[in-house]
Amino acid sequence: MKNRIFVSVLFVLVIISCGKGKVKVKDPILDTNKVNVVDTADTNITHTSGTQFNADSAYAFISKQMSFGPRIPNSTGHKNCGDYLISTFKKYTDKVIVQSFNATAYTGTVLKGRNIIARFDEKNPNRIVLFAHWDTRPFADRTEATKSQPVPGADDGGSGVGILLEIARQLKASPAKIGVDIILFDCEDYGDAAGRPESYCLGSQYWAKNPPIPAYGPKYGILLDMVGARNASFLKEGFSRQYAANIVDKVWNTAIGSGYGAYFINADGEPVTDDHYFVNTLAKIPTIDIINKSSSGFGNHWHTPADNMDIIDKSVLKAVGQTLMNLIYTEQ
Ligand code: AHN
Ligand code: ZN
Repeated sequence: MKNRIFVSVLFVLVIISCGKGKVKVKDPILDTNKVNVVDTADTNITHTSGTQFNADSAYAFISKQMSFGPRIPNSTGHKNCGDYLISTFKKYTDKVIVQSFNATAYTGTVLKGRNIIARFDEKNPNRIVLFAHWDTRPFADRTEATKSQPVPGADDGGSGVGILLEIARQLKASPAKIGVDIILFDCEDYGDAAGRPESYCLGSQYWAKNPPIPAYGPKYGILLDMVGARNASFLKEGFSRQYAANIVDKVWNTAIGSGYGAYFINADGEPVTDDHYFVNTLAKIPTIDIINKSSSGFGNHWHTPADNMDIIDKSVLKAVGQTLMNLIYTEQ
């Protein structure tokens, strides 16, 4: 009996001590490789170890993108943010590919685009690929009153990129067994809301038709689109189920098993013509989309001026980022 009590007390002590890995530090440093953090602001920073996704860091990567202003193709903010994304990736891997292209938008405007690619363990034939789009929509045309204003794009564009920059930082610190590519598509959101869905996703269509990596054959792909807003719901999107049903199940099972069932809902969602549609149909890589869309749509902030930092929730970033980390570091 005494022994049992001793074992129980020991067990409780071990559990308590496991929670003590986190140390709160005030640190104004912008993006260093040594510190787990990247914030310009005077924030409370949580240092964690191992393969723990750092949502503070992902959040800071979103703020940093927002600091350039809207990332509308052909604008200065777009150019500067693209340069920042390239130089940030170069800190985490020496294999960065920039695919520059021109794409004609439905308006007739020729957009100067760049798809930005970071490769980890590029010689490893066993690999996966992660995608997001880094441009933002030029018009907040969800409502008539705001259609001449730009979309700030904290969630729509910024959130997926923020999570993937944090994953890049983690991959440098703790290399994975599998190879990982991160591809940031440009010119996703310059499409015609009342027109053809192919008027969107110009960067991914260009990439799929002009493969920058010869004989490219990752096992599967995961697209992140609008993965940072409070109360997000990730349903099993239609084209993901059609083209990569087993990957959908694997990702949702991982998320729910990791405790993120509040966001990853085990229910079918409508198809969305997003970048993964072209990765599936043109590049033929089975690819899913993690996208915040419920029966009531993409959320009230979507394609409005309210898509700013106020709607970003670190718990949502953590749910998506940690799910990806759990996949990446268990994938053989
Ligand atoms: C369409 O509305 C055709 N596609 C939505 C894809 C999208 C827009 N993702 C972000 N913004
Ligand atoms: Zn959009």
